[in-house]
Amino acid sequence: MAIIRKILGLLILFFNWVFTPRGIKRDADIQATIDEQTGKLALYQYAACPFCVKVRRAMKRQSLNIETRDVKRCNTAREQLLAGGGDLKVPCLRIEDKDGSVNWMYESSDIINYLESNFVAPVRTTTTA
Ligand SMILES: N[C@@H](CCC(=O)N[C@@H](CS)C(=O)NCC(=O)O)C(=O)O
Repeated sequence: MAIIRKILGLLILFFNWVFTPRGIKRDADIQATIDEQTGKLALYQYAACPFCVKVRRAMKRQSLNIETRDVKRCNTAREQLLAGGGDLKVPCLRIEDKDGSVNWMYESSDIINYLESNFVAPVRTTTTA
């Protein structure tokens, strides 16, 4: 069972590598502002988790530079997740608000929705007179 899981994990990583999405390009000043905001976020995850891959791909598509903390390799990250989020489940996004309060968001789809609604650039529309 462990071997099958290992093989599946390697396949996920391989296909993720082959089909790595392209990140969007922003003006440097806009990207710097977004980097400052995403500096307050951290994704607790591990490499071969398919739900974590889904979130990392969404981050890559939107060129969101978010620190990732591997709960399989790093005991500190694992303890932080358990103490803060309450559940040893990944992915989990740690969100530090401006006032210093911290929220822990589980569920890959919720995390992606949060990222897309907070950091995706508005679509430019042109109007004709
Ligand atoms: N519905 C969740 C599924 C997450 C999930 O099942 N993650 C697995 C790793 S791939 C996990 O952390 N399992 C441990 C547990 O459920 O306690 C999501 O979309 O984020």
